[in-house]
Amino acid sequence: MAIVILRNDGLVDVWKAALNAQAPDIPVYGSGEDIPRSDIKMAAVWKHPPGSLKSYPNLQGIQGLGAGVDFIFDDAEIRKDLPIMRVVDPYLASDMAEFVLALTTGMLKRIQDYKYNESLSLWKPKTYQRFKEVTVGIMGLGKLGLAVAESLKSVGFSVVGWTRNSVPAVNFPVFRGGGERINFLNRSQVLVCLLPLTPETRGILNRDVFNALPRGARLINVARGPLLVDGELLNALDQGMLSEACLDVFHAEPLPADHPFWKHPAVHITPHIASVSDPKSVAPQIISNYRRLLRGESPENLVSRSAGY
Ligand code: OXD
Repeated sequence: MAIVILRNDGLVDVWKAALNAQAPDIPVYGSGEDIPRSDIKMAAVWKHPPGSLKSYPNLQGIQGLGAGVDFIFDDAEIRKDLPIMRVVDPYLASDMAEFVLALTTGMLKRIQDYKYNESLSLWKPKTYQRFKEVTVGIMGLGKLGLAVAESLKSVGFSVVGWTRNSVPAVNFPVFRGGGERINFLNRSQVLVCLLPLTPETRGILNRDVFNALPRGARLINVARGPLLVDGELLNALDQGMLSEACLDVFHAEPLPADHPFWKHPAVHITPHIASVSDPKSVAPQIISNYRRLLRGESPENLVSRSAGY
């Protein structure tokens, strides 16, 4: 009985070492090794090749190695009876909170603009905003969204949230569902997207949303690239509806060299690095889920197949 790690990014060995350190008794294999396929009970995956899970006949569960599991649902060949688990980890939430705080404060103090001007040897002071004058709207109030809200509030921003679900009591205004979305957007001078990617949310960051934001608003997308309609963002920036955007995630990653985002002065690009699963921190929950599966118990951090996250 064993675990297989399938990743697209060359980090199999780091994950294998973390799982081995946590549970030396459990055999862990990586793609590329001679894998005893019928022994594999759990696949731990990050953007695995679609269809590749079919070759493990005794699989009992699929453990996503990140917070988002959209890439698992993109694999049309996964068995419908298998539980899917995602990562819930305090570092994922706190790293995301720190990153969004850095992007938000950087934009309001014009740091990214000065970096761009530096490349032009251009000395040009600009206006800036104080935190207490700015309302940040957070789309998606899961564990990451709530951590982001807390950190922004702690330094003086006003925060509003939007969700399709119910949330625990929070100390900022929350708008719910399609009916309240416009009111939420009208208040959001900075819009932070932390929604999961599902068929309902694909393309949600579009012209209608940009239109409803205060003129000159800023966008931060740290969730998934296909939530955004790229061309409509470029139009919104060029027409002054939005003043700038920080993008960490893209339809295709790495972002292709000829994508217009690279050259646009109001688009600030980071390479899907806002918050990355830390193998050492995450290994205990993977091993615990593996042992639960073997004992026939329900694993933790189960994903809802109907909701898609
Ligand atoms: C994740 C990510 O989903 O890194 O964890 O994008």
